[in-house]
Amino acid sequence: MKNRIWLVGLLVGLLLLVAACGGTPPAAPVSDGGDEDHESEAETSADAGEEEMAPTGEGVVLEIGIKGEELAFDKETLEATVALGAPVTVKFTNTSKTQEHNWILFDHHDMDQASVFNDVAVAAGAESSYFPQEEKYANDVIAHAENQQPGSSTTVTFAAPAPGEYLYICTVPGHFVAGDWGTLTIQAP
Ligand SMILES: [Cu+2]
Repeated sequence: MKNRIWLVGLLVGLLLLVAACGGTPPAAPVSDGGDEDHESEAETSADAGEEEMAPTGEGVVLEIGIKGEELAFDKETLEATVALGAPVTVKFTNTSKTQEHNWILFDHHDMDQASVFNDVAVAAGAESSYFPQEEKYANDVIAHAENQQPGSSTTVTFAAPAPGEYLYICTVPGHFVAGDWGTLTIQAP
């Protein structure tokens, strides 16, 4: 009997201790937590401010056409300041009145490699939009706009590659060798 009272007393004591311990620790973190919440809110709004200042992660839109009736793009160079992986949209308009054109962007700036690609592309024929059907060639391509008839336009979107220079060409027969190509320069924000 005496033992049982002791046991009950011990249990009550333990419960009080647990309640006290359980109650006390949260009390301190609650006020700390409040400060932390405040700090993280401040950080979040600071980040949002930075995003507005520098377009990190935001996409860019580029436009390119054809230089009159020449076998050349109207822009020999395109430039984009864009973070790796952010969306780059290219609106390609065939402003020529007589020629069809396409736009193919490589993951390199190697004219010899492009020349080999171009030969295969021309051989692929108009029904393939002068684009190689073999995967090993397609792997060199970041993006491509299919043949556009005079006056028509199309839009392609791709993930921005790493900063560097990338070659774009037109594979309509005779165009690349005549100078229907240019350079896209990607710069880090
Ligand atoms: Cu062309």
